[in-house]
Amino acid sequence: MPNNSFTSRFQHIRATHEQLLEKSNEALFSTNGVYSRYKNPILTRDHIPLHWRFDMNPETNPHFMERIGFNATFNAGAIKWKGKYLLAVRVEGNDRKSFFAIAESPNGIDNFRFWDRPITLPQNDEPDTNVYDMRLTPHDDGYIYGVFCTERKDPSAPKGDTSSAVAAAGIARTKDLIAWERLPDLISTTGQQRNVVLFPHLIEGQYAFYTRPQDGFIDTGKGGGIGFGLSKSITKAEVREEVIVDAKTYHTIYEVKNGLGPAPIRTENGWLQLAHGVRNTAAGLRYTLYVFMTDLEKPWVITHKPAGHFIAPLEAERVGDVSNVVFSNGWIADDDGKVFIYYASSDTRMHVAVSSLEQLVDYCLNTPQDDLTSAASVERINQLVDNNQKYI
Ligand code: M1P
Repeated sequence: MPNNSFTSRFQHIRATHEQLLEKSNEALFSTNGVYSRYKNPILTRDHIPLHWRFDMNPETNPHFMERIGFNATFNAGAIKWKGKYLLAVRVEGNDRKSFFAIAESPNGIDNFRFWDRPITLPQNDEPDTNVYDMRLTPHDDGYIYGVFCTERKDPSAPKGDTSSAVAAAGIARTKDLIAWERLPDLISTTGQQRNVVLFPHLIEGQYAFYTRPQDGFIDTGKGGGIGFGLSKSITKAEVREEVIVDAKTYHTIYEVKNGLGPAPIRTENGWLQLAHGVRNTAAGLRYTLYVFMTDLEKPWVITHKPAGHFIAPLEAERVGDVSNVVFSNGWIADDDGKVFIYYASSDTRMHVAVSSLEQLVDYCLNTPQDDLTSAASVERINQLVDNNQKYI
């Protein structure tokens, strides 16, 4: 017979969990008019299924204690699949290991529930120590690809250095988001790779990747920004040449480094792109999101680039395991033109902001670009003030 402690704790925890999962979300008024944030985070570590955490057998767990703890749910890839809004979430355990798990919502803004089990990712000859930040790309070849960062200890790290790692782009593909086929990691000649994204179409008969070459594990060093390259094969992906799409640039929000977010969204005006930019501050690195547009035929060529950040960490978003960070690797363009932008705050929890193709295109086409000096910024403001004279 279960004792009181087991029964009352089980009932209480299950009821609280269910309440959280069923909580409805609410759009907040948007002063900038470009997107609306939502009141509640859409996924937190408290959303993790109870059967991943607790031994539910009263004989072996009489105090109903948690056996496996989870630390964070963040940096999720996104896809609309059979009418549902799915996130391939980076779930991080208390043991610091990240893995992927699908969470599903009926409407894209609330009621996200994890599927029964996390994704079992097949291993290659050299096993991953840690995997994270999956970008989902439904490709013309019929597969849904998940491109993610795979991290392993740096074999050339000096003795005693137990934190240096090597980052590469892992590739897996699926047709149902349950069974995954693992392919060899992307080979690139420009050092380590993180934030790699597969483009949904072949270009010149080849698979196309946005890349982010970097010299070291954290520092991008000479790695010049968001890159782009072609690979003849996806089962032995290799990018021999990378052009820089968007270079890291002095005194911008992507001064230290940047990286593409999700696969781009096609519009009549060009490809909408979402990326993160990193700058340095006295309080450490600050990660914000920015948006730009690339040419329809040449998706590696920027045509429009609004100045500054699109989403920056705000209020409670500013604090977490890695504070002052917003990061996105998933968005969904719905049939009615709505765009769900999924972003994580401070490497801790997931949020949604909702915009539309029309608003995002307008934002790209009509927001002034960064002309890189204070004087140029003032000139832009004065132009707007001049144009507004008859309305004020
Ligand atoms: O901690 C902030 C982010 O840092 C990394 O991003 P980047 O490679 O651009 O520095 C990633 O580890 C990412 O997961 C994390 O959110």
